[in-house]
Amino acid sequence: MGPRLTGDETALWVAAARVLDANWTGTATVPSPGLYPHQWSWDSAFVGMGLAHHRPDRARTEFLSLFRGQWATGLLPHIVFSSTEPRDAYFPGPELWRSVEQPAAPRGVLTSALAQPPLHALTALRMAQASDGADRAFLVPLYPCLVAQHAYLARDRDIGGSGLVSLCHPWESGLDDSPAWDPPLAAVDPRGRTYHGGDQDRYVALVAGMRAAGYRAEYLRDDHPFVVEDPLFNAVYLASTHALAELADLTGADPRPHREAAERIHGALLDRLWDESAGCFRPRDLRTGRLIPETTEAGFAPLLDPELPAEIVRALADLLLSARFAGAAGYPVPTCDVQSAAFDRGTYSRGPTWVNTNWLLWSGACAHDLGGVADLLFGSTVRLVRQSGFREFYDPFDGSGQGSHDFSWSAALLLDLLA
Ligand code: 2M8
Repeated sequence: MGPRLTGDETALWVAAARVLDANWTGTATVPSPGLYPHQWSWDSAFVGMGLAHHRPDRARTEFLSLFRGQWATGLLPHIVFSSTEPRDAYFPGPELWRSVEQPAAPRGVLTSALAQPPLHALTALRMAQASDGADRAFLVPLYPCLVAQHAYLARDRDIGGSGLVSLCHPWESGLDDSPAWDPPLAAVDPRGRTYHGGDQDRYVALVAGMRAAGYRAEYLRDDHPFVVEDPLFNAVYLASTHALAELADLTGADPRPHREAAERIHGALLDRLWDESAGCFRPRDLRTGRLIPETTEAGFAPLLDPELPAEIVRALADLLLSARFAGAAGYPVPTCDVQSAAFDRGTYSRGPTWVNTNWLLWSGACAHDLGGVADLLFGSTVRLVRQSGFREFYDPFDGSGQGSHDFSWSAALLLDLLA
C-alpha cells in the first residue's frame, strides 16, 4: 500500500490493484481481459505510472517486455503480440503487419508497425523517481531504447520538417475514431476491401499501403495518404522529451540534445497547431496543409507543455470549463465538443469520458497551477470509477460504464491519482 488514504480511497486502491494483478501475464499487462489480449504501447506506459506505486518490479518488467518489440529503426510498435494467444484472438493480428518479413523488425516476437503517443520516457522518469537509487539500474539499458524511440520519431516521422511528429494512421493517435480523423480518412481509398465495413476498410488499406512499401520513411513522406500532426501525440512527445533530459541527468548522459529538441517541439506546437481564432489547438492535415476544423479533447493536451504561454493556458482552461466540454457534462471530460455534429456520447473517442485523457489533462493542469481544473478532473475521475468500476470509457452525462470491464489503464491511473 502506498500513500495515506481515506477508507473509501483505500477500497478503490485495493480494487485497482486487483485489476492490475488479474491483467498481469507474468511479463506484461494486457489492456483488458478478453478484448485486448496483447501488449499495447501507450497502455503499458499508463500502466507503468500505476505500477510504479503498486509493484515497481513489474513496471520494470512491463517495459522490458515492451521494448523487446522495438525495431532496429527505433520504432516502438503499438502492439507486441503475445505468442500464447490464438491467432484470431484479436483483429487485426500479426498477419496484417507481417513484421516477420521486415529486416528491421525484431526476431522472436511479432509486432505491429505503427507508433502510439510516446509517453514512455515520462513513465520511466516516474518509475525512477518512485524508486530509491539502487533500483535505478533498470535505466541503464532502458535509456538508449528511449533515445532510439525518439530518434525514430524525429528522423522518420517529422514529415512536415517542423519538429512535430506526423501520424500516419488513426491507430497511432490513441483516440482511434476521433471525429478529427473523419476528413483525412475520407480521402483514403478503401480499395474495395471489406473487412469490418466503414472506416475499418480504410484502416486496413492504410496499413496495406505502408506494408507494401516496407514501412519506409520515403513512402510515408511522399505517397502515404494519411499524414496528420496531432496536438495530443506531440504534447506527449514534448513531455517525454523533457523527461529524457532528466533521465540523461540521472544516467550521466548529455541532456542538451533533448533540451534543444524540446524547444523545437514547443515552438512548432505553437506555430503550427495553435488556432488563435478558435482558442484551441487543432490537428494539421499535411496533405491539405490545413488545420482540421473539429474541436476535440486532444486540443487540450498541450497543457502538458511546461512552457505554454499564460494566455494560451487561460484560453484552454476557459474552453475546457465551457458548455462545450466540462460545463456540459456531469462526468467530464467528453472526448469531443458536445456541440459538434459529430459528438456521440456512446462511441469510443467521439464523446465518452476516458480515464487516460482525464489523467493527461490533470497532469497538465497541475503543472500550470490550474487548481480548479485539476480538482475537477480528479473528482470526476474518482467518481466515475467509484460509481461504474474500471471501465474502458464512460458516458459523460450519467457516468455509466461502457466498453471493456477491468480496464488496466483506468485502474493504474487511479493509483497514480491517489498516490
Ligand atoms: C484501442 O485501439 C485498438 C487499436 O490499436 C482497437 O481499437 O482495437 C484504443 O483505445 C487505443 O488507444 C488503445 O491503446 C487500444 C488498447 O487499449 O485500444
